[in-house]
Amino acid sequence: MKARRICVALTGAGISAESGLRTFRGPDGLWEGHRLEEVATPEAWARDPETVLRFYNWRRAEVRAAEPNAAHRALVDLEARYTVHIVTQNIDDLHERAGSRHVLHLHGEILKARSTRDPALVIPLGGRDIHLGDRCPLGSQLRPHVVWFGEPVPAMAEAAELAAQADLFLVIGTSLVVYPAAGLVDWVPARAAKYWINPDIPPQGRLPGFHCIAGPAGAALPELVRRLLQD
Ligand code: BV8
Repeated sequence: MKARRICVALTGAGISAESGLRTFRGPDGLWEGHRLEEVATPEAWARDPETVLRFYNWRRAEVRAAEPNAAHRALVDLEARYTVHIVTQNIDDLHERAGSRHVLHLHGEILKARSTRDPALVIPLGGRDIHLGDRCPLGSQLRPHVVWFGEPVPAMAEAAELAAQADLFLVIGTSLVVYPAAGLVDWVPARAAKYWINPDIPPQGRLPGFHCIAGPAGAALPELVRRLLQD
């Protein structure tokens, strides 16, 4: 029995754009006049935890109101022929709600909270939000289970191991400006088939060996998956 081929998909905010969730660096990358990066930092948390909690409660409401789109669903369809590992920079749960079973969140998950005393103590929020005074079982303030700028990315080693095994590597809806996540492309073996889907593809030199498909993921990805399933 031939081993199933492995597909690794690196996704960013762009794959959730057509679900109505804003991207970081597009024209909609602002919240109450703040750039999103200004609020997603330990410094903002130390300075004004209430504003940071309000920011994530607001984004969590948007995530709960959003639905997976055709791009998320296309990655599930691909599981007919590939073992598909999603490595996402996104903190929403749209890949899981679309039905993807192997999802690695490099930057955390907005629907979970974690202890500020023990980062291993992660608590699913269910339908709740996080407010000042909400405490973990150890008595410390709860924070979003999210990797802020300047914080390490613990899942990076696992993600690199997956990328190194890819027969098919997809980069979908990311500006590739955030490291170490963007560096994942360096772990992909030369033999892998590589595709990059984004409405605005910078000069191809940035990702040698990638087929670049300029377009919205909601249209371009189902079309690519249809072709890949025909091969
Ligand atoms: C770390 C969770 C060290 C929070 C996020 C200077 C140079 C280089 C690097 C640095 C630097 N200064 C600092 C750094 C490091 C920094 C970094 O990379 N900064 C960038 C901004 C320069 N990285 C870090 O801080 C990381 N940690 O380095 O730690 C360390 C090590 C050991 C010990 C201590 C410390 C941590 C980074 C994680 C930050 N957290 N998210 C939250 O979400 O609230 S990152 C954030 O950006 C989101 O996760 C987001 O996913 C991610 C990446 O952005 P994109 O997903 O690419 O989104 P973007 O808006 O940029 O692009 C969207 C794309 O979609 C666009 O291309 C657009 O055209 C496209 N699009 C739009 N519509 C569609 C579409 N595509 C398809 N279809 C559509 N319809």
